[in-house]
Amino acid sequence: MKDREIEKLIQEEAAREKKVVNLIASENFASSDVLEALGSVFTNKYAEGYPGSRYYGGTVVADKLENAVRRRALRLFHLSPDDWSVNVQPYSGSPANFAIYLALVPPGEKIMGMSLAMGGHLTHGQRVSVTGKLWSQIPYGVSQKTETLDYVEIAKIAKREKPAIIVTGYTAYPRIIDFGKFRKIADSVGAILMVDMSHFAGLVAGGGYPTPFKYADVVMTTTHKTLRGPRGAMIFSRKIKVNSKLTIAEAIDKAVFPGLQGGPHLNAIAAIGVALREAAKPEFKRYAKQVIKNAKVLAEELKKLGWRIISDGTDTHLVLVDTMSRGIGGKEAAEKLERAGIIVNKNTIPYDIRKPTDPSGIRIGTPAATTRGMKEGDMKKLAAKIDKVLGDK
Ligand code: DSN
Repeated sequence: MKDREIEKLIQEEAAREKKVVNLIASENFASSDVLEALGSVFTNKYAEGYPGSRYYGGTVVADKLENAVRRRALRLFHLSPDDWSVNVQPYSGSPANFAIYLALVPPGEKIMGMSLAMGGHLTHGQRVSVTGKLWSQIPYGVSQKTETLDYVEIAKIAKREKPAIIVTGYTAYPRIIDFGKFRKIADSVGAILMVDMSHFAGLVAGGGYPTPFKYADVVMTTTHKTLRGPRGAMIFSRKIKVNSKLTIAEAIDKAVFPGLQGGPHLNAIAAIGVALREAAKPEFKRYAKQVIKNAKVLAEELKKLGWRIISDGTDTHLVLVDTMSRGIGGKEAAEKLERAGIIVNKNTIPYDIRKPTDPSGIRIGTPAATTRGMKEGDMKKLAAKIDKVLGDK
C-alpha cells in the first residue's frame, strides 16, 4: 500500500487482533476470502435500484451478483423463494431495522421491544434512537426471578398496548427464544412479528439454535457476528400482503431503497455472498456447535469459581456475568481484563441499579475465539484467567 500511515494502522490492528483473546460477543474474524471480496472492484460501482431495475448503466454484473447472493441467503436458511424474499442491501443492522419500521409501522405507532438495559437494542424503539422518536417503544424485559423471558407477562403487555410490531431477538440474552410463543402473542393482538437474529444467525445457519423463520413475518440479521461475514445486513420478509397494494417484501424493498439508502455497497454484498457459502459448509455446522459448547463451559467454570451468571447459564454464544456478585463493576472488570489481553464489554444486567457507563456486569462471547480454534479446554483456562485477573487487587 502506498499510504504508509493507513497501512501501518492496518498492521497495528492485525497485530492487536492476534495478540489478544477476543471475547466480544458480537465480533468475529472474517475469512481471507470475505476480506478479498470486500476489497474488490465492486467498491467502484453504483447500482441504485434492484436487479433488472437500476438507475445506472453498467450494472449487468451487479445484477448477477445481487441475485446470486439473494439465492444463497434463501438457501442457507432453507427458505422457498415462493414464500420469502430477501433484501441484501442494508448497510448494517441499525438502518435495516429502521427500514423495517419505515415499511411496516405508521409513524407514532407502537414498537414493542425489549428495553436496552434488559438486553435489547437501541433500534428496538429505545427513546435515544430515532426508532423511539418516530415511533413509541413499549418496553418489555425478563423476569426478575429467572432472568429469562416471561411470556405470560409479555402477552399481557401486548394485550394492553396493542403494538403494531413485536420485536424479538436481542444483544445480551443468553437463552433460546420461543418464537412460537411470540407468534401466538403477535397473533392475539394482530401485530407483525419481527425477529432480529443478528446475534445468533450463524447459530441458526449451523443448526445450533431454533430457526425463527417458521414463525416470523420479518427477520433481520447483520452479517458480521456469528455469521462471520463482512459488516452488512439482510432483511428476510414473507411475501404476504401488508396492505391492499404491497406485500411485506415489496414494502421493505421500497423502504431500503429509495426510502432510506442510496447505492448498495456491492463490495459488501459480494463479501456477504462469500460468507453465506462458507456458512453452508459442514465445517460451519461444527463451528456453530463448538461456539455454544465453549460458551456453556465458560459459564459453568465461572460459576464454579463463584461468579453469578445471569439466568444461571447459557444456550447460546454469550455469557452475561454479574461482576458485582464479586464486588467489581463492569467497567473496571472490562478494563482489567483488557490490560491482561482479554477483550470483553461492560454490560448492564437485568434490573441493573448501576448506570450503563459503569454497569454491574460484563458480556462474554465465544464466536471469535472459536473461529481461532479454541475448544472446551481453552475455555477452562480462560475462566481461570478471568477469575485471577478480576480477583487481583
Ligand atoms: N453493537 C452490537 C452488539 O455488540 O451487540 C449490536 O449492534
